Amino acid sequence: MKEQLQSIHQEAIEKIKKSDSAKHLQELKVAYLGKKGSITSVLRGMGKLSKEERPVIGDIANKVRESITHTIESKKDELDRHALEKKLEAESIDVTLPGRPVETGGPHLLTKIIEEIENLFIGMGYEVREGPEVETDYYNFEALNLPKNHPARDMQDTFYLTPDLLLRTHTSPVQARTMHKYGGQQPVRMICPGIVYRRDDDDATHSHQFTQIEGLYVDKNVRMSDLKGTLDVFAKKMFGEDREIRLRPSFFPFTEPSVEMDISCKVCRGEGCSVCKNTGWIEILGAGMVHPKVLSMAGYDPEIYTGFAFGMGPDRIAMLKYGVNDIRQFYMNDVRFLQQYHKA
Ligand code: FA5
Repeated sequence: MKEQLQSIHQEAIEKIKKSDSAKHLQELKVAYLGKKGSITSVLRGMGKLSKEERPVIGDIANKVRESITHTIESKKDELDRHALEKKLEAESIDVTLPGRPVETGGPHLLTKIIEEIENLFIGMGYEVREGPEVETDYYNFEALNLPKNHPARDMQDTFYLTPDLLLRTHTSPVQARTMHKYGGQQPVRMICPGIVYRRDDDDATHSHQFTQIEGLYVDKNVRMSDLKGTLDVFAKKMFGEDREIRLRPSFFPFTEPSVEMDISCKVCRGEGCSVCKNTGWIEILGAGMVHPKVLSMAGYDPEIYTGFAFGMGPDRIAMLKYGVNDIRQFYMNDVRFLQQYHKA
């Protein structure tokens, strides 16, 4: 019996050492140590042994059991460790591989231009205000001295939503709103950037949706020379000392007198091209002294208060500053175009 147990022991240890999976180890465990395993079946013959032999064989059997159990456990540990090593090897990260670049966005060129203009005027003491894009007929037209059926309404072909509601055609309603809010009681110095809409046919310099920035300065003793000086500072800061500007007499129902300011075309440097429609000049803003009627409709006494207002198109300013030859580029969302200006 002793020999039987020793040979089972030797055979078991050899098989365990050669085993290559946890499943196989479990099968060996059952085969040698289980209820129906080889050791148990040998021990069934214990009854035939003498009283003296029994504890000796029992002791050997226990030692064989312990040894097999221990060998199975260490083999299992070894297999587990091996499996973990293999897994780590398969999942290892090569830190020397080049990283994938992270795509970053940036502000739209128009947003940048608007911020630049805002900062310029904030530096001159202006506050920034906003107004609704869906506007009433009153603020878009009537409060600006454009009563119903006034022929000058045609200057800005309008998208109407209802007979009284429209998509604002300019940012001037915000000057009317601001003056009405202050009710003639205090000076105003504000600019208002925003999107405006017109039923214009799209071409290189016209879009049916574009941006404007409105400016308004109302106080006692505001004069035309203040307007000229302000626009001059603006133009020089924005385009550089070498760019030329010109003021042309013009007409707006809400200003008297009115002017339009042009700046020399940067694309062709005055020679004529499709951007400036071969004139060498590009119109960038309209301006003038606030009409007495507009002041009094908002509660300001035109005998005491005077003011100037201007409205410019940042789209055209951006075109000039960066040599963009088609306004539609701003609205086509072509990343190749937009990316060029991320660091501009
Ligand atoms: C006005 O809209 C007046 N509200 C400006 C103003 C304000 C005058 C205060 C006096 C006092 P005008 O229609 O000219 O004016 O437009 C102003 C600017 O918007 C133009 O100089 C031009 O730069 C820009 N603009 C006009 N129409 C378009 C268009 N379809 N696409 C792109 N820019 C345009």
